[in-house]
Amino acid sequence: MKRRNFIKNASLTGVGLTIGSTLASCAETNSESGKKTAVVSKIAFPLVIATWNVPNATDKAWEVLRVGGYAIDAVEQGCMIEEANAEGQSVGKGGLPDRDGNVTLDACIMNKHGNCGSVVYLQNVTHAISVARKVMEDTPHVMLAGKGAEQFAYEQGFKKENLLTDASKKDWEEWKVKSEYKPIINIENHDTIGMLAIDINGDISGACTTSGLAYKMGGRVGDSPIIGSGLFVDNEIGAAVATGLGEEVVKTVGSFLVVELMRQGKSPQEACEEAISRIVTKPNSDYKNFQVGYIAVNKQGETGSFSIHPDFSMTRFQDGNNKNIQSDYFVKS
Ligand code: SD4
Repeated sequence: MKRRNFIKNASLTGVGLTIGSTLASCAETNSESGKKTAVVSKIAFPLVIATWNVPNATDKAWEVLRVGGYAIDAVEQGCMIEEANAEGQSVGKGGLPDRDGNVTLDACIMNKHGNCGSVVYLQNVTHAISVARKVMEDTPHVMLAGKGAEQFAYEQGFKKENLLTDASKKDWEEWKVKSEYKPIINIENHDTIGMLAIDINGDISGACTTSGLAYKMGGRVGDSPIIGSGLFVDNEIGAAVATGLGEEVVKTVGSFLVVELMRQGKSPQEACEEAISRIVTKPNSDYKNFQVGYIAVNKQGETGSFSIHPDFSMTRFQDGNNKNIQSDYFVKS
């Protein structure tokens, strides 16, 4: 088997930064002669992928990437679209509340240097992802929670807002009649968002933001703000992000696992499938009753996605095309 040494990603000279393609320079070692030969292959950078069907979010990220913007700005701005969308009921404004009627947000972001920032149980601030970025860039910490995170956000100029919309309040009031807590497979369809981008320099960043599971216990935190579980980026290897029942993702440190599997040579698709397999093959796994989905990208720009149940999808903007792609899944019948 040939050993491939990735030397550097060089952007195509004179490309005008509006075309979604980059040339990557590689060196391949011929196993017989031992000689290195320069290989130039076309890789479709920049690109962005996101969990679920979120064309507006990937469109925004693409707008940043296509003019040569950084992946970290692309993922932040892309996620902000869904956070501001009051109709999406599992992220940002309009998110469904916990069982006490409080909308509490979890988010994290990770850059090409492996730096990260996270907020958990954040209330009254729409753009949790931007607060997470501020935590990464402007504090000596990685994670801020609850009141401390909220206070920090106000100090950084974020405004206080009521995140509980009339529609979500009504849903919560109806839920209270029976008060049955049962995460529903794919209920989060098309709003909770995890996003991974590779910019024209070949650098990777990722972000993840959610209001978590509807009607969760007060104080509950899911996988989405936990680095390694909801999101992991290693600029040498690739990145992964998770969606679905966060408790199950945390138990297998899912996103870190996907990236480590890619490090061992698996493709993004194979790595996502193996990470799902770790969940469903656990003794006594209740996987028939919950959903988990992963999306991943490697340094070469290959992507993959896989979930336990059908109807999970990934949106990918690459080469000027914004496409929703249905994921393959484990439970076939
Ligand atoms: C959580 N993983 O809080 C999140 C919810 C989610 O799509 O991703 N929904 O457990």
